[in-house]
Amino acid sequence: MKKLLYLASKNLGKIGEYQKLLSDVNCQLALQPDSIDVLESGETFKENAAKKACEVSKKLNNYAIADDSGLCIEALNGSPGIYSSRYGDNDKSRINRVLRELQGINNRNAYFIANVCVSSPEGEIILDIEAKCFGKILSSIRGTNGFGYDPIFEEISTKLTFAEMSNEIKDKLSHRGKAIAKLIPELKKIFPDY
Ligand code: ITT
Repeated sequence: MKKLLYLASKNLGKIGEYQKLLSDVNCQLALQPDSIDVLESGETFKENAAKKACEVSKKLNNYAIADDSGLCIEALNGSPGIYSSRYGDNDKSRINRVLRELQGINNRNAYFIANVCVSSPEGEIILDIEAKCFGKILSSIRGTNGFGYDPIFEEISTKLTFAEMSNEIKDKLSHRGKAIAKLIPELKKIFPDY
């Protein structure tokens, strides 16, 4: 029987991406039960990712994977940063807030960052990786795919927003996709193919 790996996330956009990104790993991906709520009280992406993975692992006595991710905008001194999911009540209001704050500002440089942590059933962090994806913030939305800030983030090499990309291309270029690609060889050691 396959070992379980709990995905410590309640974000449906992320969950969809993880299901594809981890499809090559010989584990049974399970969703964090609704009853578990982890407070993101850390001051860094890493602290929050570790906290989410650890608490879910300890409660369920199983491996867990979590990321804390966000959008860091140069002209806003790195905001929304670790507050990306709390920058408004929903994706639309978060996007509108960013566009408002950048009105009249020429420097549109930004990056997405993901810190991904895997914890053991005992709640010890055994893997931890960070990756970034660079781009620019547009002045209005473009594209309909994805989630979160995808429609206003234009990736640097393709000049497409994440919301204009197919899932396959976003998975190759995104912060989360790059972080998971680096983790796969390590995950394969924990969840071997035989
Ligand atoms: P979980 O903690 O349950 O995983 P969350 O949405 O609270 O869900 P984070 O604390 O990591 O997750 O916040 C990340 C936010 O950054 C997320 O809500 C989006 O607004 C944004 N974000 C992260 N990755 C993104 C991506 O690939 N595309 C668009 N927005 C993204």
